[in-house]
Amino acid sequence: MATNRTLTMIKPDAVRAGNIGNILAMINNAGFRIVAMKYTKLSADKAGKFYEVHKERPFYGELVSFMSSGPIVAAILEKDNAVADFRTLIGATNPAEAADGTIRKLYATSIGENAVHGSDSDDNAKIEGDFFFSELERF
Ligand code: 3AN
Repeated sequence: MATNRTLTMIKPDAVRAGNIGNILAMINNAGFRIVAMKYTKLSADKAGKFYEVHKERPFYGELVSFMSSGPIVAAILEKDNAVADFRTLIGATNPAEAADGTIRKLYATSIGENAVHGSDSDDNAKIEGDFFFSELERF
């Protein structure tokens, strides 16, 4: 069953580059509604937990250190077919392979520092939304 919600993070590289506004505008223009949003910073411990599925991957240490290197914007987004449509909007993990007009094509600099996160499944969208937000923080 397709859910209508996904979880995004605007990552530390995009925040440092001053692209929060540009990325939120693209999200709005693509028809996503913001259900919940916060400006926060992950500790290394929390970043490690968020990316636990990648624990055995060679880039895990680098990923955790990058994701805890500065503030991020986390948000739950709502739209029909949210998970798949948001993955299309952000583009491929590697910005060199991302389609023209996608967020990563425009704002990501490398496969590791790729500007935005988007949940990869309905199950993970729920887990990741619960990681950041209580019910009282959703509108
Ligand atoms: P996506 O974010 O497109 O779902 P995943 O789930 O394969 O991609 O990877 C999660 C995150 O791990 C990526 N957003 C990226 O920051 C980092 N990552 C993935 N592959 C690499 C890699 N080969 N080298 C460094 N970092 C990587």
